[in-house]
This record gives sequence, structure tokens and C-alpha cells, in this order.
Amino acid sequence: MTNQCAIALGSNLGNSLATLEQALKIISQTPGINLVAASSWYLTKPIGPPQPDYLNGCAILAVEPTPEELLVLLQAIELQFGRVRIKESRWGARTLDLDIILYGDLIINNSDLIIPHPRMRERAFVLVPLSEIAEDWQEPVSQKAIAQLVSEIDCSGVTIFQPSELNN
Ligand code: A4P
Ligand code: MG
Repeated sequence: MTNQCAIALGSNLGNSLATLEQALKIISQTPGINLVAASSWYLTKPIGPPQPDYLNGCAILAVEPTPEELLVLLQAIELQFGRVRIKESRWGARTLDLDIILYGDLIINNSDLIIPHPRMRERAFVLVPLSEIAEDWQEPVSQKAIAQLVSEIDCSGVTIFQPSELNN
């Protein structure tokens, strides 16, 4: 059985565009995972301590792994791209950040996994790309569609960088 899942990708260190595109390719070639849709990439102002601008995007996946298994897979891919958590400050610069945003209409509140992502509802760098590919998806905590959530926040720090290759 597969489930629809939304992930967010972010990078602001190194060659961010190459990192994000390679990471998405690795994710979509993982057994049990199929890429359903990918957003454009967006240039976004950093939230948190002063640091370079980010490239962010979102993808919809059809997944067999459970949420916990998916988190392990995504964290292994982060490590492949040289992410060293111990050196980073909270919300600080990183080569690759992969977050699970939504997993069907599941609500999970474990110590190491919270779905929907706890800060997705206030973050334009998540909601703008997500609204491009999942505007009708109901976020199960607020019970609002992504299009509604994005209309309620300031999106001025998020500008389109490059359309997804899938849409060309
Ligand atoms: N974790 C819990 N729930 C999840 C989930 N749904 N998906 C846990 C992924 N991980 C989840 O994550 C810390 C722990 O969160 C993991 O061990 C996992 O068990 P992390 O990736 O090591 O650290 P992080 O990403 O720095 O932490 P956090 O608090 O999740 O950061 P955010 O909220 O993701 O913010 N500004 C712009 N413009 N663009 C960005 O992408 N990103 C951040 C990071 C800050 N500012 C940004 C951006
Ligand atoms: Mg993260």
C-alpha cells in the first residue's frame, strides 16, 4: 500500500541547486518511493540566525515506508550530502535539510517525529512551493487547505528561482 507524503527540501551551503536536484533524484530512485510531483525551486530569506539565503522546494511522494522509516531514509540522504548536525546551530546554515511535512492525513507527535511538521503553517518557504503542487491538500491540524494557509501569511521573502524540470 502506498501513502501520499509531502516533503520539504532546503539548502543554503555549497552548490544548493545541484544538491537539491541530486537529493530529489536519489529519493525518487529509492525502492518503495515514487515521485508524484516536484515544485519549482524558490530563493528564500533565512528564518533564524543571520545566514545565506536558502533554496527551498517541496515534493509529493507515493511511499511504502512508514513515517518513521521515511525519516531514517531522509536522514541518511542528508548525511550523504555532508550534513554534520553536531556543527550546526539550531535553524543554522546547512547543505541539505529534508523534512516530512505531511503524510496522508496522519497526525503524529513522537519525541523524534512530528507530522504535520510543527512549523509548516507559518512558513512561506514551505507553503509557497507546496501550494504549487498540493493546493487542495487539507492540513489535518488546522483542517485548512494549503491554498488557504498560504493566503494567510506574508510570502514576500520567497521568490521563484527555477521551474522544476518535470514541468518543462
Ligand atoms: N523531526 C521531528 N519531526 C520531523 C519531521 N516532520 N521531519 C526531528 C523531519 N524531522 C523531524 O531536525 C531535528 C530533528 O527533528 C530530527 O532529528 C528529527 O528527529 P534537523 O533536521 O536535525 O534540524 P533542523 O532542521 O535544524 O531543526 P528544525 O527545528 O526542524 O528546523 P526547521 O524548523 O526545519 O528549520 N529558512 C529558510 N528560508 N529556509 C529553510 O529551509 N530551515 C530552517 C530549519 C531554518 N530557517 C530556514 C530554513
Ligand atoms: Mg530538518
